[in-house]
Amino acid sequence: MNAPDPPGAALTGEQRVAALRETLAAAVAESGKDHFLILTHRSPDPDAMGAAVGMLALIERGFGHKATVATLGRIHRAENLAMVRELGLEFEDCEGLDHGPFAGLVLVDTQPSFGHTKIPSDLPVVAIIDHHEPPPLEDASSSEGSPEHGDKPVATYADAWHEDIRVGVGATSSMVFEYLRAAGVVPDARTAGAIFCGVRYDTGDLAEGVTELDQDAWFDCFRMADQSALQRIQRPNLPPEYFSQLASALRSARQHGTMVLGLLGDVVNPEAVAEMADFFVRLDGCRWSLVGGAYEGQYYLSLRTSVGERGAYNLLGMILEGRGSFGGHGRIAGGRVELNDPMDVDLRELERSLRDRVLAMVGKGADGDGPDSELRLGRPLA
Ligand SMILES: [Mn+2]
Repeated sequence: MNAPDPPGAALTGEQRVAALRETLAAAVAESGKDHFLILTHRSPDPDAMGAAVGMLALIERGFGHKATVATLGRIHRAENLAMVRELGLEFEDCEGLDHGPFAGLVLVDTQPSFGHTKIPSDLPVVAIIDHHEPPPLEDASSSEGSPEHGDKPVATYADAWHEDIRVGVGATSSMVFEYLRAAGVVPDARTAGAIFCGVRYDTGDLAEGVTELDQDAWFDCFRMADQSALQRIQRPNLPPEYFSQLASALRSARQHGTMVLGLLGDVVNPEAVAEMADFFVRLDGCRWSLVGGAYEGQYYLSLRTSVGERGAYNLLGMILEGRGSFGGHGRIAGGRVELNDPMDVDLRELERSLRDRVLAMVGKGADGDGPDSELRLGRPLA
C-alpha cells in the first residue's frame, strides 16, 4: 500500500514544471546568475544519480539555464561505479567547488535536514525533489542526537523554494522523468539510461509499492537507453575485496527468527553494508535484514524488508532510538552513527547495544520460531 498522498499530489506534471520554471527564473532574476548546482546525498546511489542527470537535462534543455551536478563522497558499489563508467556520467566534486557562479541549489533524492546531505550554507536552496519520508518535526528542529541533524543554516530566496516531496512514488528518478515528459524534453540515451537505473534500483524493477509513473519511467527510459550498457551495469565485474567481505559477513551474520542480523565490525567500504543487507533479506523465510559496519569513523546501517513489506524507515528509527541520522522509503532504509574515540571500544559498545535493541524487538514479536534462547543466539547462515 502506498502512503497517503501528500498535499500537491493532485498537481499535473505540467503544473509542476511551470512552478519549477517560475522558481528558477525568479532565482536567476534575483541573483543575476544563470547557473544552478544540482546536489544529492553523500555517496549517491543509482536513483540519486539518475535524478541528478535527469534534472541537468531539464534545467539546460527544458529551461535554458546552465546546470552542474556535484557529488560528495566516493562511490564504492560495483554496480554504481559501472553506471558512472558505462553511461559516461561526469560529476564535479562538491568539496572545493567555487560557489561563485551559482544562483542556487537544486536538491534531488534528499532533503536539507537529512544527515547524509551537506548543504553549502552560502547557496540558497531553490528546489527540492524527493520521495523520502520527511523527518518528524521535532527531529528537524532539535540538534540532539546527531551533530549533523538540525542546526543547518538553509538559505532561500524571497519566494521560498519549489518543494515536491512524494513519499508514494518509488523513485525520485521517476519524478524527474515526469518533469522532462511534461516539459517536452526527450532524454538522450545517457539520461534515459541513468533514469532507468534509478527506477530499477529503488523499486527493485517495479517489484512492489510503485506507481504508474514509476512504470512509465521504467518502460520509456528502457526503450530510449543503450540496453547493452544496462546489461553491463547490472552484472559488473567485482573486486577481490567483495568476495572477502562476503565471506566474513556470511561467517558473522545470524538468523534470529524472521530476521537476519549482521553487525560486521570494520567493513571494506560503507556500501558493503547495503550490499549484504540486500543479499541477506533474500534468505527463505526472512522478513527483514539489518547489517552494520564501521568505516572511517562512521558506523553505517542498512535495513531491508522483504517484498510486500514496508515501513523500513520507521523500523530503523525504532532501532536507532535517536542516535545518528537515518532515512528511507518502502523496503529500504539506511543510517549512520558517528563513532567516538577510542573507536574500537565505541564500536563494540555500539554493536552490542544495537544487538540488544534488535533482539528485544524480535523477542516481542516472536512468532513461535523455536524457544526464546534459540531466537536470541541466532542460527549461523553458513
Ligand atoms: Mn531514491
